[in-house]
Amino acid sequence: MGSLILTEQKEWGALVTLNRPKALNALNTDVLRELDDVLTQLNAQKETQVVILTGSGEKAFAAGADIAAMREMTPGEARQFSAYGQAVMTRIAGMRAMVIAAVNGYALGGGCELAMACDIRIASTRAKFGIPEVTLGVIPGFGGTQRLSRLIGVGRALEMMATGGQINAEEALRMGLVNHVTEPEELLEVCEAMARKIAANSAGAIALGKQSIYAGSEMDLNRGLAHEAGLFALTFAHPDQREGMDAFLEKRKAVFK
Ligand code: DAK
Repeated sequence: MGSLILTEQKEWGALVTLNRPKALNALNTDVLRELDDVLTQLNAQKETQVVILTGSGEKAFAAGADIAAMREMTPGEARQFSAYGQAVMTRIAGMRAMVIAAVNGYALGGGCELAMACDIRIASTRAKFGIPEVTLGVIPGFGGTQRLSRLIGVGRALEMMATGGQINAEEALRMGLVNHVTEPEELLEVCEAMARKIAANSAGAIALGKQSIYAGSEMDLNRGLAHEAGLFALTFAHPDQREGMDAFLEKRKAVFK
């Protein structure tokens, strides 16, 4: 594993850090490839219930796709870069683990897209969000035009896209772009507290609940309900269902497999 991504194993899963602080953790192909490898490995580990993704340094989560690398791309290369970045980011929704973005600073362009691809976003008061691609003559290419409007609505997404402007953590919270805002020095602590809470629950049930919410958000209500019923039934094929219900009835804490 290279040094562009740092991984620290924790009792609840793994802390994953984008580690290119001199370029404000800008995403180039090497960073995406390492992130892809790390996420794939973590997804294969049953004990990884939560991943916290953050940026190294005090300034940025990630200040976007690497502009220097993109400058020389042909339309064909841009398409490949975009498809690869989208695939890496889409992998997060398909992971069994819950992925929390700990947004410690700038989350611009591809960095904002990466944060949006995570399941939960917690921002420090230093965080700044934006999709400034039109200031560079391009549009977001890692899912930004799709995930932003789903998270904050079409009107607000159009404004952020067309102005290329930045919003702060409080505005992001008001718009529903982030779940919580914390002081910078408390960011990891707050994320880890959430990770521990998640890790105390049934990992299998969480994975199915995650799948149900993501799949259902792309379906009409009746199809979504049918999908949910199928996944609900599946939970009864897993020992966690009996353990969780036994523990409740026996007034003790559940111990999930
Ligand atoms: N790419 C490459 N290097 C970057 C970078 C980036 N996105 N952001 C910052 N850096 C580098 C700077 O060049 C500088 O490097 P040195 O000059 O020290 O070598 C270093 O990081 C520190 O940055 P600054 O000196 O600029 O730091 P400041 O505090 O003054 O400013 C800033 C911080 C975040 C406001 C500023 O760095 C900035 O505006 N950065 C660019 C933000 C941005 O525009 N991000 C969006 C990038 S475009 C697609 C696929 C993907 C995408 C689009 C299409 N397809 C293939 C179709 C996605 C596009 C984007 O993400």
